[in-house]
Amino acid sequence: MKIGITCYPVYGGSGVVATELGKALAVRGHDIHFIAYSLPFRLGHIQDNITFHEVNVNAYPLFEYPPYTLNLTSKLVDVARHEELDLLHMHYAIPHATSAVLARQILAVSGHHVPIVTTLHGTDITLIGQDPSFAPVVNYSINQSDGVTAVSEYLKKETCTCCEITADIEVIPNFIDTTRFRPLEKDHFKQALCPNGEKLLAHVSNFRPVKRATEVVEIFHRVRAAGYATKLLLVGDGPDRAAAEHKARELGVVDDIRFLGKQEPVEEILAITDIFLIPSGSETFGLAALEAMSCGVPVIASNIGGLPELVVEGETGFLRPLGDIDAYAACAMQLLDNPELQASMSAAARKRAVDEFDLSRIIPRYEAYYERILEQAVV
Ligand code: GMT
Repeated sequence: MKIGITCYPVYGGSGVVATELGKALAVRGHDIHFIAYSLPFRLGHIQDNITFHEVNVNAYPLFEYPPYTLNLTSKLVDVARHEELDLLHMHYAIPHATSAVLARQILAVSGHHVPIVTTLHGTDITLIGQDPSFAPVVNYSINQSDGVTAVSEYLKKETCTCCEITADIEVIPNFIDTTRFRPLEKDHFKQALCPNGEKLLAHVSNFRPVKRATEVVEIFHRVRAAGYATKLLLVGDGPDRAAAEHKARELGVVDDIRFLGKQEPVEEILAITDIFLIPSGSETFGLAALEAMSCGVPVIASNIGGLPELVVEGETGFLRPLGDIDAYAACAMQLLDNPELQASMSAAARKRAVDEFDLSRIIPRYEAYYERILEQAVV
């Protein structure tokens, strides 16, 4: 198939999923065209069967707010026409699905019919999708898509409850390359960060308020205050990084925390991590937690959104009520106290990632879904 993929190219789960999907489809022989305003950060060097098309945004003086949605539409039309695309796959509803719906109409005028699949990822539904300044356009763009997927049952339900959606939604979860994200022997690296044999807690995110990075610091503080020899790695960057640093100084734990900023490859960091913390206020799936699990790291998560579909309570990690810092810290201490529990949860986390979420299981589901949408479009 010839597939056009649009995503946000910057640091974030939807961009990662879209890029890794495109790369995996290319390996399976599909012709993939990424269409975005910059090179998706996980794309790296271009591989066989992948082409990148940059969307240029006009800086005409009249445009105080350049109409990116229209630039993207024009690019989708151009690429679909000249590359003879079979299908457009839009990741994140706003504005990608909207641009695609308009592009499909423009293409239809010249007899070129290109179905659209829209994948809903998160805040496109749970936050800004419900903002009245976007809602009518979001509802329309989703309903007009030929196929709609969501990354968890939770997101599907939330979309059906909070938006005016008539389209059927197929749930296809996030996936992981378990050959890349795997347990590794990195003793020298661990030794450098934890010279006295400390255990390592980690959090990876884009430090948006929804990730509750300051809470991660508070959890760590409770664990340290209880006398556990531990260090914390904070990976990523974003609006709440300064607040997390401030909290670390205020609580007197800053010397035991390494703020690493945006890091690739994150799997090397996860490979030396003992416990992963994700106390998010909202999380439709939790790709960062899946990356940790695939590296054999037990996850302590908030019991919200799609996280319970990923983390199995007491088996691959712990789920605790949102904001309950004492409960999160108690789980971490339970793991630190009990090496056997740590080992069994690590093995179970890895097993669940391999058995349920390996890309070899999920990519064929996207392919089958594309086939269905193309067949329906012909009828
Ligand atoms: O919704 C967001 O905040 C952004 C989005 C992204 O682009 O990073 O993240 C969402 O999509 C990921 C991939 O499907 C999911 O694993 C994340 O759970 C989800 N984030 C949230 O729901 C906060």
